[in-house]
Amino acid sequence: MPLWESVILFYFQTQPTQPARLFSSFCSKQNRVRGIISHADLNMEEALKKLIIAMLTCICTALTMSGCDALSFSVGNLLSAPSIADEQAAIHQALIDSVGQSVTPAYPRSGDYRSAFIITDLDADGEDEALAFYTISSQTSDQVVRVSVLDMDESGRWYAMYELAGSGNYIDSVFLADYDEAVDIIIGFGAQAYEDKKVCIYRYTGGTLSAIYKGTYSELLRLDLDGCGADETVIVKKTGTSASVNVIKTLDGLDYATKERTLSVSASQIAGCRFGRLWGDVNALFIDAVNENSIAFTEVVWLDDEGIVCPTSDNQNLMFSTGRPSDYLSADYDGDGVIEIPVISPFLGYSALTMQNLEYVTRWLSYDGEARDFVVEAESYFSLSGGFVFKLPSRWQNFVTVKTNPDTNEVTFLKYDYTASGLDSMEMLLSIAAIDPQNKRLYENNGYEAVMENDFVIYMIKSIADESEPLLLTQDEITSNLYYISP
Ligand SMILES: [Ca+2]
Ligand SMILES: [Ca+2]
Ligand SMILES: [Ca+2]
Repeated sequence: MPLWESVILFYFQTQPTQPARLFSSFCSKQNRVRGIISHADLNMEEALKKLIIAMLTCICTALTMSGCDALSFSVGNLLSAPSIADEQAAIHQALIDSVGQSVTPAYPRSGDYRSAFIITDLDADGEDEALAFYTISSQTSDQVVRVSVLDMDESGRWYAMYELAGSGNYIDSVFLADYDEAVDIIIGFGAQAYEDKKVCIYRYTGGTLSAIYKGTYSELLRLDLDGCGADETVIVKKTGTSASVNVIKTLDGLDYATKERTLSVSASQIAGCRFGRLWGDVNALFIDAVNENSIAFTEVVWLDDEGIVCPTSDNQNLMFSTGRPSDYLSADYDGDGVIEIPVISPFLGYSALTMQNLEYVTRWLSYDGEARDFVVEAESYFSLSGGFVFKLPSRWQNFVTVKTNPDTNEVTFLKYDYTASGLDSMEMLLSIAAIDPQNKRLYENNGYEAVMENDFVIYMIKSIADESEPLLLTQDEITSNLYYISP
């Protein structure tokens, strides 16, 4: 990967996961929130990355100062802006001074912030503090991760103000909820030895970090589950095989409302959570739970004035209609913002009774709020290994089957013929291959054409149907029905 690309990637990996939100935060709060990386050792490459991060941050700062609407900054701005590398080194040193020995920064694994040090106004008094996560370098890897708040004295020196032991070995995720008058510091802790993670919501007041909420979770999220315009804290948790959802809602950081609902699904594992549009203007969380027989079911939840709404727990038949193998997770396969649930059945010519390597039609279910039922939005071939969905045009439905070639990662669509002796003697219509970019030329020489690609895979197609074949697809039909789906 080119150095510049890796630097940009590094920059976003080390920043809150939503650069747009970060940028608007820059604009609205005069650069109150910044994520900083710390390393004990600086080698040349990292020093260079940090220099560029510092420059990018300075550019953001310059944009902020110029009102976000003009690209007017000078080298003078860049040179006079405080150096992030210096600031992180100062925070790191202040931690070492406070602890009395070397410390190792602990990086949150998910959530809005991926930095070991977060500089922001934690107590809403207009002055920045630093929130730091670390372990003691000399201790074993299963030690408790520590959380510190650092403050800055009049001379601009960082010093450790308050320190506590976290509820796990590592930081799973960090979210900050700013209510102008107060800030909720939401930290998820994980431990290698336990499946359940722990969430603590802290307040920093009077120089003390105190927990105002503690709980366990499988998934910790900040989502606008009721469409009010502000995010709630959403906790999906599992006790035995019983799954439940907790929602903690506040608009001002003073009055909190907590809602809880136990779901119908029997969950050995929460395989995934997707948030997106359900129906109309209702957004919902799609919780994919896998039961003891490795069957995945989806529970759909959102919040209204009455509490947590869950049609799939109100009507278990609805939930059971989402049953499928556990590697088929809910997704927005076509990128329109509406989440769909994939369910499967064997393609024509495949029988679960007589065959081992089945090929499936994947039907994408979306929710109809008026009918209060799932409807089949599309039929498709979904390649889990190839990372793509090919939606079957309506004139193909019930007339087409597939055969696959795992060696070439290729699927060939066939005109189904019930009189044929086998798949190999049916008329071929179209092949789609998901290939390594370095093999592109080889496929091109064999009559394939690239129709979609990313850094890791190229999707090549070859139309094989005769010109007179009614099931022949146009190039437009092929490309408009092909979707890349990230794993
Ligand atoms: Ca402050
Ligand atoms: Ca909300
Ligand atoms: Ca969709």
